[in-house]
Amino acid sequence: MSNNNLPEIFETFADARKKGFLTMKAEKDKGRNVVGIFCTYTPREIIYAADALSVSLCSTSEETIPEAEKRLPKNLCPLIKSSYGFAITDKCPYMYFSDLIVGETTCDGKKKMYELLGEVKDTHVMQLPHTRNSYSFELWKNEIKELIKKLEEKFNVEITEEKLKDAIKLCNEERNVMKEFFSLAKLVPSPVKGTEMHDVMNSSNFKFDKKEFFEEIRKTTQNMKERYDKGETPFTKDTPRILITGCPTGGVVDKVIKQIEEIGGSVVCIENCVGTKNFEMLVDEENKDPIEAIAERYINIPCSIMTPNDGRMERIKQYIEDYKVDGVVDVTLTACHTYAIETEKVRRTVEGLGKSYLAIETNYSNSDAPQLRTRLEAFVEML
Ligand code: BJ8
Repeated sequence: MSNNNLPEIFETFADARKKGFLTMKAEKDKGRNVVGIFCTYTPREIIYAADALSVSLCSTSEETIPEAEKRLPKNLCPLIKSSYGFAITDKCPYMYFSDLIVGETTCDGKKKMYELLGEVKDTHVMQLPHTRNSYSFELWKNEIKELIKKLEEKFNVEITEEKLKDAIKLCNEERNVMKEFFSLAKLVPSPVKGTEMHDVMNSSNFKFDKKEFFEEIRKTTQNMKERYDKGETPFTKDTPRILITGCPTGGVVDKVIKQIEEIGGSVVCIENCVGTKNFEMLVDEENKDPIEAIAERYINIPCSIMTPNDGRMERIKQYIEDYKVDGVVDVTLTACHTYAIETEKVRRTVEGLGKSYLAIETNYSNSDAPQLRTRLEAFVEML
């Protein structure tokens, strides 16, 4: 693989969602079971231990929102409306192939939407506690056991301790491979664009041959390092370095990350569920019972639906240092109350370190793209 191929390589990651469904169809034809998921809290290890495929369901396009709004309130987060819209219009091939959907009681909007989703697809909802203490941990551990029971019954399989341990190893390997990839952007100047990182991280949801995917990522990381060593980077050492945080950016990547880079910024870190949040923290492979270890890793994910959620602030501080960040853009999707309220704490954290902070609220429509561009331009110029 030579450096000249890099744009094409990134295209294959960008196309992963479109192409993945052919692989999925082939797997379905062979009798493989599929579990559709929506959230980073879904313990994928359990799905793999049931020998099923896990796939992120479509939720990033405004195309299906008008249909969803016939049943859901208009002033609801676009991610929830889009997800439900895809389910009722049959426009998401992954939803179509899913034998079961697993959701969690994260925000109010999602958990209530799952009730309606259950009318069109078999939907198993895990009761996710919103705080971390010994009682909530026991509850969450039980929810993981309930998920095991559900998958065993649904797919007529046995989820053994050995299968769980293998699945833990596989998911940890993915986390390590991805971490090495996104750590590339710690280099100055970063050899990788934010949009490219976004595509690669997002593609992990649609690459079903995991070992092959890990190899692709390792090669890409290696190539990017060579690109950096030769001084071939899309940025200069003076390009302002930006961290993205907040709600998942799958539906707003062009308006936010692409626009930032078009106007002269370098997105070096994406601290959300499309980005690093999905890959940080390993499940303990050595010292704990697998269910205990899985429960522990997942309950510690620092999403704004948790209270308190100080882990997110600590992580942002660490990233600002590690990625030499100049400014933080905090993205809230319209009507996402938990992330909207948390912007205050994020602002204090970022400004406390003497860095610049910008909060934006947006949805999946393109109508505010020019206005956002003006605000992002002013922000990047100031850095
Ligand atoms: S772990 S960020 S994927 S809950 S944006 S639907 S919170 S109203 S997506 Fe999320 Fe899991 Fe957390 Fe990640 Fe609700 Fe907010 Fe909409 Fe959200």
